Order: sequence, then C-alpha cells, then structure tokens
Amino acid sequence: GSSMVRVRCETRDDAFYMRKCVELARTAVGCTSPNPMVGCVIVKDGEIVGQGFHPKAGQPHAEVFALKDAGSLAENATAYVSLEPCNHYGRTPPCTEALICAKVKQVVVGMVDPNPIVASKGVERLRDSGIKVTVGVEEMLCQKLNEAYIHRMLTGRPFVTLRYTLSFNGRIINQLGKGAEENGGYYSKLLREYDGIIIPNDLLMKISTLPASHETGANQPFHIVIAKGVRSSLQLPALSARSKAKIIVFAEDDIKVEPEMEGIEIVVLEKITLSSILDYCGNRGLCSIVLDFRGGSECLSELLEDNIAENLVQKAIMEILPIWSTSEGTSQLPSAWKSLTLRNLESRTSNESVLVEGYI
Ligand code: AOF
Ligand code: ZN
Repeated sequence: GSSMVRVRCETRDDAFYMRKCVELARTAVGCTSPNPMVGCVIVKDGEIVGQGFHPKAGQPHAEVFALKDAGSLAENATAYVSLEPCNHYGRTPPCTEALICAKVKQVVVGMVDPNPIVASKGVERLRDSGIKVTVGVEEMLCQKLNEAYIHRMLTGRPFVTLRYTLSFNGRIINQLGKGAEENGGYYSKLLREYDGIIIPNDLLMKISTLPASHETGANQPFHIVIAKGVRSSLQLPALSARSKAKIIVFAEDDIKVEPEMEGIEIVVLEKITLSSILDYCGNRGLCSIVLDFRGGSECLSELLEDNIAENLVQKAIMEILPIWSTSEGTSQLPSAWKSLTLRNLESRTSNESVLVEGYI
C-alpha cells in the first residue's frame, strides 16, 4: 500500500531563530534574577552553528556562550539575541566587544535593553563598528519573556502577580486546586519563576509548611512575611524540605521571630503598606513577587485596600474550582479596584479547574 509522508515545513526566517533564542533563554527560568533571561544563536548559511543562554547573574552572558560554541564559524555569521547586547562592564565584560572580536557580520536583536546603562548604546556600538543591526524581531515575545525584569528596570519595583482561587459559588477561597502545588502544577511552576511570595501573618497559622516549588532543581522564592499588627513575637511554620531559609519579615515593631534561623531578615517599617514592601524588595534586587490572595486573610485585604495598591499589581491569575465553599471570610477584591479591567486574557482548562490570567 502507499504510505503518506508528512513533512513539517517551518520557514527559517529571522522570527524562527528569535523564537529559538527565547526558548533557550527560558532554560534558565527562575535562575537569572536580577538579570534578564537571554538566549542567543549564531547562524551561518541557514544552519545554527552556536547557541547559548545566560544561566545566572554573575556568569557570562548568552552571546559569550553562543560565540564560544560557534568558534571560528562565527566569522561572517549572523547572531540572533533576544535582548540587545550590552555595552558596559558589569560583573562581566561587554558583549558588543565579543561580537565585534568574533567578526560577526550581522546582529538581530529582539528588543532594546531597558537598563539605562545599556539602552540603545549596545546597538549603536555595533553599528559604529560596521555590523548590520536589526532591532525588534518577535519583540512582544521577548518582552513577555522578561516582563518582570523590564518592569523593575523602569519602575524600581518588582512585577507583582496577584493569584487567587475562586469557588463554584464565586468566593475567593483559601485552598488551591488538586495538583497545583505538586511537581508540574501551575503553583509549583509559578514559585519557581518568581523571586518572592508574600505571606500574611494571619495565614501562617493555617499552613504547616512555607510554600515551595516542587519542580526539579527549582530556585526557591523569598518568603515575604507580613507581620502587620504583630506586637511581640511571630511563630513561623516549618520550612518544607525544598525551601531555603530566604525569609524577609516586615514588622511594625521590634518583634521576635521564632524559630530562630540564620538568614532571616527583619525589616521594621513605621507603617506596612504594599508600596513600602515593594520599594524595599525592589531595592533588595527582587524583580517579581506573587501576591497570593487567600480568602479569609484580613491582612492581605488591608494591603490591597490601600488606595494606590491597584497601580502596584501588574497581573492576575485566577484559578476556578468546581467546588462549593461555605466558609466565611473575604470573598471579593477591594472596591478600590472597581475601575480596573484585565487585558490580554489567556486561559487553560483541565478536568479539575480553569486557569485565567490577564494583565491589569
Ligand atoms: C546581554 N546578554 O545574556 C544578559 C544581559 O552584571 P552583568 O555583567 O551580568 O550585567 C547585567 C546587565 O547586563 C543586566 O542588567 C542587563 O542590562 C544586561 N544583561 N545582556 O547582552 C545577556 N543577561
Ligand atoms: Zn552582555
């Protein structure tokens, strides 16, 4: 009999190689902060001859790994980078010089680096040395990849994602959907991706361990504990086996935190507000934070009630569960948010739940 052969043809244009860069960059998800995730491929005669990504702040940039991988084949090749190559001496030397030294003939850039010490200077340097530079290929994809990094570069504050779970009868509840916290679950992945998670003190009593990502090899987020109204001492739940003791406690008094652990940072503020928390965390190098809104937390409701809180939150993730909740407690977002809508909605459905996310 005859058999049919299907060949999937993918046009290998600039966008194709840029998507490859983004894919490479994402291999370091959760590991690069406060630096961005960056991927780079070197292409010669339609073939990828070198590739690399930025693994971690302090380590070489994506371009350096890709050029090393390509070796002498980089000469007269085209380099694709998801972020503008840097032109400054930071923890590592400038990537523009590495590209010039390797004699690449063209550089295709996903997006300009919002970092004021780079911003377009990398592109200028390359052009001045006679390299052809194209900017803005798959730009939206590259921006989404580093939405947290970009936000902190532009505002000084971390990118904040509000997360909550809705019941069938439309209440914000405390529990999460089945599997959400396990390896591969959306909550576990979220915690791998974000630098910190805010935990209010009135939730501490209801949980046995501090939340952790269960993804293999995941970096764990800072636990940002809000001890609002706590006057003398605060009892922390156990750290889960995967957690690291990366804990920042915000208090309004000189409180004692138990159990005593090395590395706990206690920050005393005259008045705890979402903006004061975010200012501190932004300075501290955190680029992204999950504001995990659990039903029944008055502490979180108060934080979000703050008049300007709505401008401080960039994204919302809602998990909708088919269960009926009879528990008392907070069931609505603060009315101060009434003028807001969500943009660019995306959803995912499983048998157990629906996940909806959108930008504020
Ligand atoms: C690139 N390629 O892969 C990355 C870039 O302290 P450093 O030396 O690592 O510099 C950090 C800054 O460099 C960071 O804020 C951002 O502007 C840029 N990151 N640039 O060309 C990369 N990670
Ligand atoms: Zn660089």
